[in-house]
Amino acid sequence: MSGAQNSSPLVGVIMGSRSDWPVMAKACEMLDALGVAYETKVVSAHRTPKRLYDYASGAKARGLKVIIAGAGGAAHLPGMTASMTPLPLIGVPIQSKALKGLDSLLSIVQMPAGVPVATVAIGEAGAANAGLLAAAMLATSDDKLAERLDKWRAAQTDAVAESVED
Ligand code: RP5
Repeated sequence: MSGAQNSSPLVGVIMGSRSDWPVMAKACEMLDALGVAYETKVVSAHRTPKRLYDYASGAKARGLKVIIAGAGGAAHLPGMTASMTPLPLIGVPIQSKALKGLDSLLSIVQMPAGVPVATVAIGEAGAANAGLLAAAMLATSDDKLAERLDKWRAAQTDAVAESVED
C-alpha cells in the first residue's frame, strides 16, 4: 500500500481491503495536516488472518500508540485487532454497497464489554474524525501537537461564515 510511510509511525492506519483506501485516505489527510507520523497497511480479518495476528500483536512493541482500523460489511477487523493489542483502537465503518454501511457500523460499534473500539461515523466523515481523534489522543502528551491541533480547530472555526451570502 502506498501512502505516507514514516520511519517511526505513531498511528497505524489499517483497512480490510484496498477498496477501503479512498475512505481511509481521509484519516491520513488529517494526520498529514497535523504532522502526525503514520503507516498504512491492508490487513483483512477474513482473508489475511495471520497478517492480522502479526500486525496487532506486534503493534505496541513497534512503537505505535493508536490504531485506526477501517472495514466494511461483516467488519471484524477493528474488534479483532483490539482483542490482540492494548493500544487504543478507533474503528471506521466503511460504506458497503448492499446495506450502505449500516452492517459495518453495527459490526464495529456493538463490542461486548471488555474490548473497546471507539467507533466513528460511516464513511469519509468518520475516517477524517478518526484521524483527528488519534491526533487528540497523542496531543495529551505532546504539547507541540496540541498547539497544532488548536490552530487547526481555530482555522476551521474561522472558515465558517455567518452570512449565507458571498
Ligand atoms: C471488507 O470487505 C473490506 O473492509 C471492504 O470494505 C469489504 C469489501 O472488500 P473488497 O471485496 O472490495 O476487497 O473486508
